[in-house]
This record gives sequence, C-alpha cells and structure tokens, in this order.
Amino acid sequence: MISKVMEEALNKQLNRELFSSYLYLSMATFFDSNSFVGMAQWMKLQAEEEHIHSMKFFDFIQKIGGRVILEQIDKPQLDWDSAQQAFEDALAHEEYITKHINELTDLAIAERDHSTKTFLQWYVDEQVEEEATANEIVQKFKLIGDSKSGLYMLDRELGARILTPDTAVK
Ligand code: OFO
Repeated sequence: MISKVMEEALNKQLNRELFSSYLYLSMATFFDSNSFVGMAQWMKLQAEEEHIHSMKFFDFIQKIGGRVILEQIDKPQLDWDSAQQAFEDALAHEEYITKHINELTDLAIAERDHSTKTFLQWYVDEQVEEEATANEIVQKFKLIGDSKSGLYMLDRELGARILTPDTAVK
C-alpha cells in the first residue's frame, strides 16, 4: 500500500514526464520548421522515450494500489533563438527532472517505502544518461560555433538516432 503523500508526489512526476514528452515534441516542430530534419527526428524519439517514462509511473502507481490522477499538461515553449538554445534548454530541463527524481527518492526513504525507492532507482540511473547525452550535444554545438557545415553534419548525426529495443522496454 502506498501513502497519500507518496501517491501525490508520483502523480506529479507522471505529469512532469508527460510534459517532458510535450516539450520535446514542441522542440521537434521548431526544428522541423527550421529545416533541421535530423534534430526534429531526434526530438521526436526523445518525446517517445518520455512517454515511455510516464507510462512506467502510470503502471507503477496503479500496481501498488494508488490512483492515477491526470492533471492538465502545461503548454510548452514554441520557439527558440537557435538550435543550440533548444538543446541547452533540453539539458536544463533534464537537470530539473533529476532534481525531482532525487526529491522523490528522499521522500520514499522518509516514508520507508522500499518498493517505490527501488522503482525510482531506474530513473536515478536514467537521469545520469539523459543529462550526459544532452550535455554532449550542447558541447558539440559549442565546438561547431558558427560553422554552417558543422551544423549540417550535426543535424545528420542526430537524425541517425533510433529508438533502441533497450529503450523501448524500459
Ligand atoms: Fe528525460 O527523463 Fe524522463 O525521466
């Protein structure tokens, strides 16, 4: 059985994961409308991944006897000053998510809720990857600077991303 406070906190995180999916979908449309087809594809896959993250919360809350409460999803930003800025915001967003995953883990410990703590460990590990990936891309933008050919190459590289079976089952 789950405590009310834990149930509410997990529902809030479910909403954040849904917003993450929405935000990255919005970034995908921004890239699409600026002819960065590879980056748009990368963000579409990222949005799918976030949807998987949200469904893991959805299933877990139900499984431990809680009730999923779906709240309104905030409207995401529509435009960015540059492709680099969008990825910098993606990195900042992942840092924000990490902070909340850590707070949730602290709460699970305080509540002596071992099953939720174990469930959250997957997200603790995943956030290390999420931040590292976003940061790596931001560093590449910095390296490229104003080079149009560099930007073209990066767009191609990011467009080669695929949703791995590993990601899909997580
Ligand atoms: Fe991008 O991370 Fe979800 O959890």
